[in-house]
Amino acid sequence: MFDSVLIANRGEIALRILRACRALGLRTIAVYSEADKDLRHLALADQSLCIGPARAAESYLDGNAIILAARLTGAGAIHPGYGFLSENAGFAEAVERSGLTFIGPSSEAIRLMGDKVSAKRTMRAAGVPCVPGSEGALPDDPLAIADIAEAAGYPVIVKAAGGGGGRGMRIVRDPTELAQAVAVTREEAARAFNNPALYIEKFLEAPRHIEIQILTDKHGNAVWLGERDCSMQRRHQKVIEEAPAPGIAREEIAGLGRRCIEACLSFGYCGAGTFEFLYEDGAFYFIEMNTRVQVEHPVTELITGVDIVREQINIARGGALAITQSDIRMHGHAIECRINAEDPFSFTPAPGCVERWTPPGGPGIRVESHLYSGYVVPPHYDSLIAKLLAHGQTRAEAIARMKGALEEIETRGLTTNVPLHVRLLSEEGFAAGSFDIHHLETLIAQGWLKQEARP
Ligand code: MV4
Repeated sequence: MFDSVLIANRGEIALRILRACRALGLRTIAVYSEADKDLRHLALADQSLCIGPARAAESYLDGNAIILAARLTGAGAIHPGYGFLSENAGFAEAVERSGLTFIGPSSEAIRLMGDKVSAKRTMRAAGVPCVPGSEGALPDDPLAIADIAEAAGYPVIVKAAGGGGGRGMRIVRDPTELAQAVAVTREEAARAFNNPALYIEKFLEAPRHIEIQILTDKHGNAVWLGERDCSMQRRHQKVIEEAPAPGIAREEIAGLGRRCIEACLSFGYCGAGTFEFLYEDGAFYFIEMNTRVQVEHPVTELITGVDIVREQINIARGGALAITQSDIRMHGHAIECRINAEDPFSFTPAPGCVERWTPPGGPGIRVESHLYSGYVVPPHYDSLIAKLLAHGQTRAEAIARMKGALEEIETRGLTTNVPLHVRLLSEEGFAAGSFDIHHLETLIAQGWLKQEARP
């Protein structure tokens, strides 16, 4: 059982992992790039080590450098956070082979879920509802492909088995365009993912993105922690997440949660994980499974009181889940606004110095951020600077508290998307809780931002 953790990430999630380690009494080792020597968690870690230049490919994505750093510092485990190497099965395998603990599922499980064709096959076999489409990867025969698309029903979407998160997919509305779409997507997939395998699904026109958080340990215990609605997004970047999902019956979620857990037990999944679903006309369709801790995990922490990162580490240490499904109660409503250092109208990154940082507070407010006054946001990485969360007994109360917090937050010197969040919280569709994955992009296309948001 390990008693020290190397944190292979940066920013707010590195700080979040450090806090969880400290609460468990574990020694922490921070690794950082040359652009990140002023990161908040470095000052709090027991030890820190520079692993390379600013370019992520030469630092946070350099698995060998990270494993070497773990060896040099005597770390017993590596927590990958989200992004970077968190879902890289090759890295997880190298960590396992080095005799270290990868804080996450087995490399085998990561590989199984990383290939979306094998992920879907696994889920379908376990009774998780999936989008209708091809059974497995597409054959080469164009006529056979045409039959599969016909059976799924147009419009269809061609997806790369190695893709995910919006990469490597193409919508096909007319049978005459199918062969070309398959050829182009296959070409891209071979290049981008080193895997030309494709699959076809019926294209759902206006679904919501609902995901289920699960935790499973090495002793066969498994719980589901409710859902999150992540439909408020732009170009596959989530902007606001919330739980519970407005307007979905509790029994529906409970049934789905139980299926997710059965699926986990069926293929020996161990750790924290998220099942992503599309939800349309009252039905759920599995699309992908995330095998990491997610940016939006605190939304679930607020409504369940479960410390997901602590559980994740405890599970990796071989500990048993401290909670059973009957212990879990969902309390109230939680919303997360992702605060980015970016232009709120053009969405272009706007790194720079935050001359003064004053986080908001008060009942039901939680801030996850690595910022401090004088910190310089480097231009090399994701522009997320803070996650602002509001919890309330009702959705209306959570929204009211979030509005107050957005008024309070001070990021002097930085350009942020706070004005976008202020606008969105009062937007008709959001306020009514009726929005799908296209809502924000449709608003933007209609000139909603320019009309009213500019000062
Ligand atoms: C879909 C879909 C509609 N129908 N699959 C995009 C990201 C990747 N995780 C899957 N994605 C989609 N798959 C079928 N069969 C629409 C999307 C999609 C989407 C999904 C979730 C959140 C935002 C999205 C934005 C555009 C498209």
